[in-house]
Amino acid sequence: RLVFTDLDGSLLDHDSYDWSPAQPWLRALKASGALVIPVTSKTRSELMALRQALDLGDSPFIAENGALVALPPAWCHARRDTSPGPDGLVLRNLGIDVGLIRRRVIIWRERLGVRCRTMSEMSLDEVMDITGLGEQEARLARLREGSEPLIWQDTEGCFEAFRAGLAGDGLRMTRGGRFWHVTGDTDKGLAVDWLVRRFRDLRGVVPHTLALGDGPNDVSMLETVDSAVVIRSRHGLVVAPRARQLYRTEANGPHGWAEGIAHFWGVSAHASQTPQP
Ligand code: 2M8
Ligand code: MG
Ligand code: MG
Repeated sequence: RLVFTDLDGSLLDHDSYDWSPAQPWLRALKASGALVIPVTSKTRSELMALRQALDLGDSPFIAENGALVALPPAWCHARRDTSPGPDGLVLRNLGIDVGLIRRRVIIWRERLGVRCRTMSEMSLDEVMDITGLGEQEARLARLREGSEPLIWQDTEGCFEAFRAGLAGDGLRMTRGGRFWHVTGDTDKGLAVDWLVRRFRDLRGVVPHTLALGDGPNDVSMLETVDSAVVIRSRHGLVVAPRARQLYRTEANGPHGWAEGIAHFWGVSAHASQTPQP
């Protein structure tokens, strides 16, 4: 079983980034052999740190809204992949290099005369202010490879022209909890599909897939899995995925995460390891 999960606002609290309410389930899932795979707006560098803190073992992850897939050795293909980098992971970029994204954002901003501020233009202090992240975490958030977060500072009317300009360049915009994210022609759903296909090719079995998310950038992922959990969002983001099996939680963030897992897998074959709700 594969569990694909958004982080901010889902497994992690939107403000405190705490996940302790979900901790008993993380442990139970690990003990049952299910893999928890982060699928997030965060960068590879943020994920390397979080993967360890969350004790996810040697799981793959999807960073920067589907732009990057990171594969540990067990998920690599001898012929199709390059050799792993110094962090032991093979990185596949399903989108476009961030340098090109930044250049096109600046070109469209000037051409249309609109106002927005990209993360690469923000100081470290500004990033810390907007996100509430500590200094070290904010540093890691700025190490982008395949997507650029930005804050829109203009009217909704000009926004559509900006989005259309970028779309003409093959770039997409998707909404996270605080930022808009500009990526290449990819999204969380495409990256999850890619990883599920890789699992099937390597193991010869079709996994059962579950995904959890709270925002518009999670819809594509929620629509591609067997069971989907929409986590209640304090920001009232409307998420209406056409998923096969859908559960909407009552609770926010990591409490909602635990509620969603319990909904689908509460009565599991591993009752002895299943925490009480
Ligand atoms: C950004 O991502 C979140 C995801 O919902 C957002 O748009 O609000 C990214 O910059 C990410 O790298 C960072 O960790 C996060 C912190 O809130 O913000
Ligand atoms: Mg989220
Ligand atoms: Mg996210």
